[in-house]
Amino acid sequence: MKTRAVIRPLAASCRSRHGVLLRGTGLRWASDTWSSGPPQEVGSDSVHFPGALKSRFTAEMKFHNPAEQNAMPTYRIMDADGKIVDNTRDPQSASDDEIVTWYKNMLTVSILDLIMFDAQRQGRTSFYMVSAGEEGIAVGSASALSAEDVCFLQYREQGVLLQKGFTIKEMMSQLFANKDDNGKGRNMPVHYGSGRLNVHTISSPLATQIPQASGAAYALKMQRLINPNVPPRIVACYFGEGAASEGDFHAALNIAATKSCPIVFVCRNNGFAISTASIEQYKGDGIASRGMGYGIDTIRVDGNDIFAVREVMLEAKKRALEGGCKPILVEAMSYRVSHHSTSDDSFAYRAKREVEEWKRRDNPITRLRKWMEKKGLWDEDKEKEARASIRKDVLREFSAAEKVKKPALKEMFTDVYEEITPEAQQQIKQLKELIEKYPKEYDVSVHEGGIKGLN
Ligand SMILES: Cc1ncc(C[n+]2csc(CCOP(=O)(O)OP(=O)(O)O)c2C)c(N)n1
Ligand SMILES: [Mg+2]
Repeated sequence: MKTRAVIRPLAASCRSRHGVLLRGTGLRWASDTWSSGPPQEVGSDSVHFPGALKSRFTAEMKFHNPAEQNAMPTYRIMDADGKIVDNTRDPQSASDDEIVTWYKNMLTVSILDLIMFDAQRQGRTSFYMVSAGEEGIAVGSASALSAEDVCFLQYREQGVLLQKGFTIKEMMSQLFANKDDNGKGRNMPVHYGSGRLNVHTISSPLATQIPQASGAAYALKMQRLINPNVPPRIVACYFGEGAASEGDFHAALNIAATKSCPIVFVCRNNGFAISTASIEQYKGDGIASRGMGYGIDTIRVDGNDIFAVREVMLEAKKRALEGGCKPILVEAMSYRVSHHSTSDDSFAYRAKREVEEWKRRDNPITRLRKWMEKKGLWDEDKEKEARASIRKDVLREFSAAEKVKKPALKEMFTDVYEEITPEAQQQIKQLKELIEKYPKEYDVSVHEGGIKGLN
């Protein structure tokens, strides 16, 4: 064995017996000795600085310019005509029936979107967000998840919910904030959540779900360390490229990497954060390049290719659970065909022609349809039948949910603390007095139990 000159750190006062990194020193307590990673070999051409273990010395002064690097390639299996680009690799990991189900789920998202967008315009709901162009990312990635896998969503992932088993009735109950809503009508529309399906409730402040997701993934890892009989599962965390500009994104990726959490980050890069085009959002190579910076296995995938998204997600999940677990970053490329939300008019900041071009040129739904038609799985009659039946289901649930009462007024005060506090009791009393004093101002008949719902 070679003799090694070991560099020892000076900061003895930083010692800890908890086996954790201390104050950013890169120093680790191990068996009563300090170690800053592999020791320095005499005469080596690289030095093992605690902060960069594999860096070689060089006499060439070179500033590394990211513009000189090739952009990370985009993985795809199926082209815009629904043709498999490498015909030795027909997607094998699903049955024809499953593929048809994905297609129908994508169609459902798009039909739901059309109906709910119009419903908002008619004043029947306050708000809605459309997923047009991103159905393949949501449905394809969720097709690789199990019911137990835990999801954190941003808001444009209705396809994940449907693929996981969220019903149209549950969606409508949330959108109309009625008493059947899992969230008891407390959130604005599209903020779905489901304990049954392990989908955390969507929250509006951008990127807050990302560190929460890393924390949840760490908890899943701990859970299995304590009880190895618990089946392995991952967290799938979705967000847009705009949300990746938030500090939360960076903190979440770093903690997931350093704590080796079983999480797959799925970034939907749809080219816009409301009116800010991605070209104005960042200078680097998309979001994928950031994964590399955090030491995370990363892949960029064509989000219009549902097969590629699914395969990537299956592999990502496998890798996330291997060995001591690790995070994975998937950047799924797409184009936000719709306006940002019902509160936005995107033609104020982008050309209608550009949008029409994308709609015509490439779309995850028509791409899969073309593939299914080539395989003899689908035709015009089946398309008409499926569209008519989905539309009927959506409209039935729509009118049913619209008629269901809103939650009882008291639900405004429940679930904050285990019991309603004396202060909140006081507020309930005051609210009751106010409603009774101004009955014309407060029509509480739409709420379950009317005024009695406060008791
Ligand atoms: C902290 C915070 N800042 C700003 C907003 C307003 N906002 C809502 S969505 C959005 C754009 C997000 O873009 P992206 O993450 O790319 O998702 P996309 O809408 O494209 O799906 C912004 C700025 C917010 N909700 N939260
Ligand atoms: Mg975006």
